[in-house]
Amino acid sequence: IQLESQLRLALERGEFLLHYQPKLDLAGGSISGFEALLRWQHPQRGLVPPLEFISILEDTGLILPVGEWVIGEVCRQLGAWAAAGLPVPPVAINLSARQLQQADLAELIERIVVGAGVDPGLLEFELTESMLMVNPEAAVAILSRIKALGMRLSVDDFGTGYSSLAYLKRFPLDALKIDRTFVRDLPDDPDDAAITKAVIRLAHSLSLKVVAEGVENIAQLRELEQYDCDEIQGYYVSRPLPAADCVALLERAE
Ligand code: G
Ligand code: G
Ligand code: MN
Ligand code: NA
Repeated sequence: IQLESQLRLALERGEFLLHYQPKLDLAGGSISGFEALLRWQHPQRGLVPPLEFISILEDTGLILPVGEWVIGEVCRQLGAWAAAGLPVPPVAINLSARQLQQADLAELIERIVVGAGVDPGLLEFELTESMLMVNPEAAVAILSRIKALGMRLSVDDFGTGYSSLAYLKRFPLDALKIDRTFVRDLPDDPDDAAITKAVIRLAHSLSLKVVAEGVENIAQLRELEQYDCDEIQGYYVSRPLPAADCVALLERAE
């Protein structure tokens, strides 16, 4: 059968799950939170990565119900960790352009979060530059409401889209996530070093936190530390983990 109908069934059958990738706070040396990443546990194909199905979810509009499921599942997981007596970490959720085109997105998020009894301050939403630029006025309105609920907002894959930091200042953002293509060749590539350093300095002058993505080794970590980067994420810290494997990290944070 077609992938679209398989994905529709996957949602009904509960075949989606989330993995969680930690972020490391460089100054404190502790895990500062996680990013939720969608996976599809296919009965025959095993664990399917999102690159193989996210664009189909977006093209078919299925990203709306699946995206709603993601928010609800993160809330459920936070509740489960709290019930287990674990320190409950902040979790970031990726949003798609289609979701930001729903005028009532903030109200939808509020319903789910309030219904689950989760502290809104534990939730962050990741947006891309291109998503923000589709209809900036509408995006500012929606994001301001999400922000007013007490949730955080960050720009994902920063530097790969088309925007300026000055323009981004119009949005009520908390953090920029520098795309991993700028991190990959640190510390050797002088252009990437200059770009990364400049982005961090400018972001800080606009009171934005900076997360470097795709950190795979200690040399990259040390370099980013010298640039005064706030947080890092990447295989050097950890791959995305099933929720059960996050427990050890949470216990260590206690
Ligand atoms: O987990 P992985 O690195 O393979 O993710 C690939 C891409 O899929 C990333 O760009 C990520 O932002 C996106 N993605 C992962 N989970 C979700 C999700 O829950 N919703 C949306 N919209 N995108 C996601
Ligand atoms: O676009 P977004 O930043 O949401 O994408 C997250 C994706 O990046 C996830 O699919 C995750 O598997 C991948 N990822 C996370 N850390 C690393 C890393 O250190 N190196 C590489 N190559 N990919 C990573
Ligand atoms: Mn992301
Ligand atoms: Na990214």
